[in-house]
Amino acid sequence: MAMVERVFSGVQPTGNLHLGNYLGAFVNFVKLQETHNCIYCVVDMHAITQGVDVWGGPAELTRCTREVTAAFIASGVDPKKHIVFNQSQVTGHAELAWIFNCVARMGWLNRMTQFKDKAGKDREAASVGLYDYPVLMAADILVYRATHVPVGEDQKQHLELSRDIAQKFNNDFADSIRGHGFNDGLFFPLPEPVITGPATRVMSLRDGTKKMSKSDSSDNSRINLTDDAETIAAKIRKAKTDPEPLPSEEKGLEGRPEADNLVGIYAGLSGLSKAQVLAEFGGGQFSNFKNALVELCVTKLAPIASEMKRLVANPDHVDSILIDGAERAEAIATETMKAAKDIVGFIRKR
Ligand code: AQP
Repeated sequence: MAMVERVFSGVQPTGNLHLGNYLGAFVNFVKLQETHNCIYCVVDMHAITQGVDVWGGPAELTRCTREVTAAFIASGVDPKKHIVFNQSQVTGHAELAWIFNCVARMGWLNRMTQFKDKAGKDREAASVGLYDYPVLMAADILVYRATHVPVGEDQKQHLELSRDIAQKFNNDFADSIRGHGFNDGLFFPLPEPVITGPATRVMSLRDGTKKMSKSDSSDNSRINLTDDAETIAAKIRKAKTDPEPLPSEEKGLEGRPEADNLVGIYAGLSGLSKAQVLAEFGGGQFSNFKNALVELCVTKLAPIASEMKRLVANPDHVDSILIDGAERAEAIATETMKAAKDIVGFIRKR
């Protein structure tokens, strides 16, 4: 089993997909298809780690799983050349997560800031699954022995944990790994995060110090991928700014999180750098810049919204894409799990 460069990333089917998911993840998913074999996964097992009141119950989970699949495809992911599927169809994710539970250390998980944020003050009431989320994420990536993981900035810490788990597995089982023909002693690669572009952390439109998030109670804090042109325009016009005109150079964005965020969004959507955006709009009033941003957002997002609508109206078609993708994903995961079980010393059916 040779090590090939492979991309894996997952998105949870929870709540409203937004511009942060698009710029932080989907744009890079599409780019990486040109150079890598890619696996894009709707991580439905991660979605149920918070209370059912948060993820909305079975019907909502099914609806959101189809919606995220539709968003992948509408953004330009090609499910024929690459693999698109939902996590729960491939049992290797859960199996490898168990082995990794026995490799990862409590101290490592106790440092995860996303758990602290999501669990809030009442940690005793959080599910074991929410605590263990980063271990399952490591298994998602490594069951495909993926080498590159396109994510937003917020997932960096989880990616570091995946690398730590891969490294400890390779160390703990070094002799067995070599004994099973992996002469370099590396069974799992150390996956690299791919965090690129001017909008790796898109912030809330209401508060430039807070991440744009699916779970923010204010719908005005985010641009949803399903918002229509009027809604997008209203949200951008209402977006918080400061009284100063836009600076002409990037340095002038320091200490101005809302201005920095809007310039980053423009840059991410247009493919320009922040410096190029400021060269065009610097010195001008926010109102002119906001008008241009509305036009750009609507031009980019309207075709995605209408394609998503078309796809979700045909659930059988979306499900057939996920089933086909799962079969191809399973073939890869099965090979990894056979070797991983042999390395650990589990007896298995031949
Ligand atoms: N604001 C963001 N800016 C850039 N990238 C972002 N991502 C999420 N928010 C931003 C990236 O989108 C991908 C999918 O995220 P996810 O759905 O798996 O999980 P999440 O990070 O929990 O999404 P949210 O919106 O932040 O949900 P809540 O409200 O539950 O906290 C990931 O690559 C992520 O980095």
